[in-house]
Amino acid sequence: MSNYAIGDLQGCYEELQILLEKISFNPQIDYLWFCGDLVNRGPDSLKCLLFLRSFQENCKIVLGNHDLHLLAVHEGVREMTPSDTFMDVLESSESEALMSWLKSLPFHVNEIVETKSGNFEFIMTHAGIAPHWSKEDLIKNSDELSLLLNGKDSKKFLEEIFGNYPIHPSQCKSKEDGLRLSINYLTRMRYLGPNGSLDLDFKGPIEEAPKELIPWFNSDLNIIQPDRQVLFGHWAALNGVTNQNQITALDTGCAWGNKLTALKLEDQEIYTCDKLN
Ligand SMILES: [Mn+2]
Repeated sequence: MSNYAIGDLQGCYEELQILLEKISFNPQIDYLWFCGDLVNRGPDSLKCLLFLRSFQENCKIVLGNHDLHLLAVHEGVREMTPSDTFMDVLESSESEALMSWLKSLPFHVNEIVETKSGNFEFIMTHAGIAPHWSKEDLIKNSDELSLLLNGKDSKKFLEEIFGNYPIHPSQCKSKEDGLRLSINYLTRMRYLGPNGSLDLDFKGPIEEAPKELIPWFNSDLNIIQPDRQVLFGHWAALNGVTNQNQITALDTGCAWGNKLTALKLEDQEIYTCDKLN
């Protein structure tokens, strides 16, 4: 049995099939972890969702910002943009069922895996983990979001979670502010500014970042403990490099012309498939 953590899929169905051949994926015994952003930008969002749902027992998947955007467009609370490529999902006869399934996916996964160097705990989210959050904080916030997303007021929830503010817990004036901040930590974070405040404006490379901004994974993270590894996607420009032993970036920008990456958790071996033409 092996566990493979796979980067942002974003509709790259053909590349996923090639990658699964490369790792000799065996649905009888292997598990696939997906760090979110299953859809959008790439060509085959619908095929990706149908494929993953068809063997969901083998998959551990977290939601990303593009998945939430799709849910919001489907609910009619957000507009499609010209660069969105998930019309195939919206037009599918399966769309209602697929949206229900998407909503049921969590914002974090955490599991103990028996690796070559002993038991390790792996924690995966789409973008990252708030610097002040413990594991208990992560679980509490993530589970609260999932409950609301799957509740009877899920449309209202989707109306409230988009936006760049607040950028720090001290600025939260309402429950909705807190939910929006949690969602942004989990699905959109890249850089943190002074006092650990979120900066969702700057998206450029680290070497060009204003000096008051640091990548979230370079801050002093409460979540980091011995025998624990954090996995995330979302940030294709990192190309898999964080220079942090216990924090691994999985998104290598397949939808942007680069490649799809799978990390075998047991031995940290990396497998890739280049973007097809
Ligand atoms: Mn993303």
